Amino acid sequence: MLTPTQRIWHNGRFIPWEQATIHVLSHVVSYGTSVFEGIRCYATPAGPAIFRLRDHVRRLADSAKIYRMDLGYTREQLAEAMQELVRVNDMESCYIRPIAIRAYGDMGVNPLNNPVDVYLACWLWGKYLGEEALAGGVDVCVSSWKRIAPNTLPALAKAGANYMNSQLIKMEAITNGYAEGIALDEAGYVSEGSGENIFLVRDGRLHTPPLGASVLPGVTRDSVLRLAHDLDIPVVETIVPREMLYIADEVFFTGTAAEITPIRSIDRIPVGKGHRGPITEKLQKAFFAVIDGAAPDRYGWLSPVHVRQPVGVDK
Ligand code: PPE
Repeated sequence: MLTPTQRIWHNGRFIPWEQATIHVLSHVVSYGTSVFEGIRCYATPAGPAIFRLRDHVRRLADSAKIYRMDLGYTREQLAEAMQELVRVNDMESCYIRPIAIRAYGDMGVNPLNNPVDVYLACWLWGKYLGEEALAGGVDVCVSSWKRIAPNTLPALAKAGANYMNSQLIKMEAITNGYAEGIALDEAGYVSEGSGENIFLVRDGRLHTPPLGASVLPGVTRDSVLRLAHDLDIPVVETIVPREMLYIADEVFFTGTAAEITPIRSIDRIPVGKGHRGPITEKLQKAFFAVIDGAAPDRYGWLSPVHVRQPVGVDK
């Protein structure tokens, strides 16, 4: 269960964790009106550093724009507040959850009269799909639930309401003894997990569904695409038929919470040799070297929280 930290940032000031409560008739409760992010802050030799802060803040701003929400803070202000949040709570590493909600005011579907409240919280979050998952891999299924269809709920926005679909996928998987479910898109092609993007390897080439396949534009997905490019692993963003999952040499999930998690079976069919494959391992090594601070941060992915410098998000 969630262990509280000390303070949560609310509309520009820090309040005690216990006081970060809302009214039951807040618009978000009935209608799911929220946009949010999930960001990791890692312990590095240079102290705690937030991974790809400007990219997460940008996606938050994009999600808010799609839903006509005025966040009321610049991207630079939000990025600085998140660094302050980690300092105030004295965290070495943590998971950060910025969330903007349509709050209390009016009732009815129309959200436009309700104020937008912004909260930034953080807590300790361990391995998303279990301790063993990163090395051993997870057993997953293809979900009977489809991912949200284009032009229904926008998949590029990270909105609270999207996660009702994710919950159906996740509950079905867990109930049937799997760690996670893979959803297909409206056309029947592979989309993503309930909270992760997906990659597969076939004949040494990396495949991942394109943004048009109802996927969240994952920051970890983007990181893996860049690392693969640097490691000379060929990559294609292309539609993926379901059966390609069964004949792939390697399959893995990516996400802030899941990081890079190998998949060892899908619908009880072993993936490749049934354990983590060499390309997955190579990408994990390259990824963890950056976030551990063992390799140079050549892309500027880490924002150390004890160094006061502009994150450069508003450029
Ligand atoms: N798809 C979905 C649907 C998704 O929720 C996530 C993140 C991703 C892909 C990967 O995106 P990124 O984190 O930018 O690489 N899921 C977040 C929420 C997890 C949760 O249970 O809450 C996360 O990983 O933080």
